[in-house]
Amino acid sequence: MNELFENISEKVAAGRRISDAEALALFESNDLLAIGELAAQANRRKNGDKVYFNVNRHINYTNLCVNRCKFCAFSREADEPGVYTLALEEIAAKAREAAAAGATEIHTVGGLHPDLPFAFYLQMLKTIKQVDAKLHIKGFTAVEIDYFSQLSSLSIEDVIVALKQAGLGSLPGGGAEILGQGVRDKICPEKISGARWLEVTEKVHAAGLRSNATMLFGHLEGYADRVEHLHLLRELQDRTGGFQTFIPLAFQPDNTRVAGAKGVGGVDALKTLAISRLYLDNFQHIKAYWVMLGLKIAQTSLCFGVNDLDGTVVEEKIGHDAGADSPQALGKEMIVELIRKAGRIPVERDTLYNEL
Ligand code: V47
Ligand code: SF4
Repeated sequence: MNELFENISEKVAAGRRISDAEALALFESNDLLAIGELAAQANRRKNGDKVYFNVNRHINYTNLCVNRCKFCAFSREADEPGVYTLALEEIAAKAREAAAAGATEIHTVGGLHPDLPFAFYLQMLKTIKQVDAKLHIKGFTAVEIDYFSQLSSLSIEDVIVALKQAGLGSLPGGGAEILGQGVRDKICPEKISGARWLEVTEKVHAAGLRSNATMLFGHLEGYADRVEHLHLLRELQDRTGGFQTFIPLAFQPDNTRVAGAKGVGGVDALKTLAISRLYLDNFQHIKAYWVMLGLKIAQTSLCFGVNDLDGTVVEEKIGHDAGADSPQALGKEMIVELIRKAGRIPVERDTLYNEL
């Protein structure tokens, strides 16, 4: 074993932190199996053999968006074919279907609609809660929270209070993309800055809501950008402890406007998941989002430090509009089988990781 791996192995065994330089050296290494074994050890220490999943449903209420990020194949202009906005009754019908299928979570995000008032989003939360008060709503990212603040002229703090009162339970991890501004200016120039994403997220955590963090990888960013992104998340997590899960999202290139980006291979996906586990020592969970990774890599990643496979999803648009070739939905039995066949223990959880 070379010195890099020896040092990291000692750190993992002692529960010590790896440095930015070590994370970068791991990204530059081609020894995927050695990286994976270290990450698997780190995960075993934290989570044993358990692999979590949940029964959930995504609801994307609108794809009309004023931002038009270059990596996004989901969003539309007002006059473009395929543009849609769901009525509250349609949202209620989807929530009813989800509740009847045993879902414990509604994951709801959407475009930044130019005309809908803040009151619409509050009513949407209340509508879902009226369908079934037990449904946990994981909704809106820091990007939407910032937009609602502009729409309503309320402070970020007041927006969060209003959303909480209307039924919001936690936030998903989207909108983080790559937090470093150089890359952000190229792939999503209209989106809030990385610094603002972190600032809003800190306020979300201060208000007592948990959230996730993502990283969109495999487009224009280099390894140093990924390490900087992980660094900023680890630092914020040291301050708030409010993140539940880290989710690296493999870029899907179809129908997008990121010049030259070809998508993510299996080696890069597994390496990125494993290094995330090793670097983010203050995150309990690393999630393989099977929609973007495909089922085979998502299952294989369970040997590379991953301990969460997301959920049943049911109706996915963001990845599939960009060419993801995974299924639209997974049955609970299928997720359980993927986990069992990797020799691990499937555990159904709710959004806040209570075991069901
Ligand atoms: O922020 C957009 C990404 C995110 C593409 O918190 C793309 O549990 C790949 O955040 N290729 C939204 N990714 C999805 C998201 C998420 C998903 C599942 C679980 C959780 C969670 C969060 O999707 C966006 C953006 O980073 N995205 N376009 C694309 N072409
Ligand atoms: Fe809009 Fe989100 Fe797509 Fe960006 S990623 S264009 S903010 S829907």
